Amino acid sequence: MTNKTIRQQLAADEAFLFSWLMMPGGFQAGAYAGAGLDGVLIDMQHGIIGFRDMVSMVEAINKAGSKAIVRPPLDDFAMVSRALDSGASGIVCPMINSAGDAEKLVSASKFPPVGERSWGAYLGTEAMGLSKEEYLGRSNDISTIFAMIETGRALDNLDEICAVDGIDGVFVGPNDLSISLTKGKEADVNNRLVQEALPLVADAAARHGKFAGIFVSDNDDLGKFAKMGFRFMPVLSDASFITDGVSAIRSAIKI
Ligand code: 3PY
Ligand code: MG
Repeated sequence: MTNKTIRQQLAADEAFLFSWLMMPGGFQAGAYAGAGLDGVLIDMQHGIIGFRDMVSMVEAINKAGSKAIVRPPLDDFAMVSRALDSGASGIVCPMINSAGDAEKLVSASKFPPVGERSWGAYLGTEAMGLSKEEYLGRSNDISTIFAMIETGRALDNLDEICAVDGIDGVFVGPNDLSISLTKGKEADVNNRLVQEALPLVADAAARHGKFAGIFVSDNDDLGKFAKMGFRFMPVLSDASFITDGVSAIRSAIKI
């Protein structure tokens, strides 16, 4: 773990690796936060995590000295502001398909003059040990905002999305990208169309001075994605940590 912000770590071209939580609970979020990765993502889109769960998880992650990242539910830009208000340092927002979607995301996540985020970071100021003025002055830099690229339409609009001021990075959702590109036939990161698209996303991000991230479902892919230019990546989810951990423990027990 490091005291650098997500942005500082990525700007130094270091990988930012995090766990991906779909199950609620401050207790488990705090345990993941203390486990040595760079951050913890709270998945409100496909996980079973509600607003109050998210707030207590963000609090536990911050208390452990780590970085909380929130994926809000689909089309829920209000939840983007609420997550940042609660003390989240990063947002990974699903299905950003156009510059217009990206502008809505920035509007909810950055204070003027970049966006139109409204004041209410009472928990965020406390979690980050900042005064109201300090938080207001620094939040646009601290909060690192990723637009998820996960449809053919987003690929068509990639340059326009990357060009939106206030979008700090793009983050590939390979399952949905595969579903979109194969017209519903496959959800597979190894699909040829997805594999061809990945370097295009990383290159577009680099061209626009933005960060590149990608969802990872097989840790063996981390090195390959890093070579393409992706730096912001999860290393599997709570469900797989539990399954893998329990089965490793079971096979080590010789009775
Ligand atoms: C995707 O692969 O589409 C994701 O959103 C990862 O959760
Ligand atoms: Mg997705």
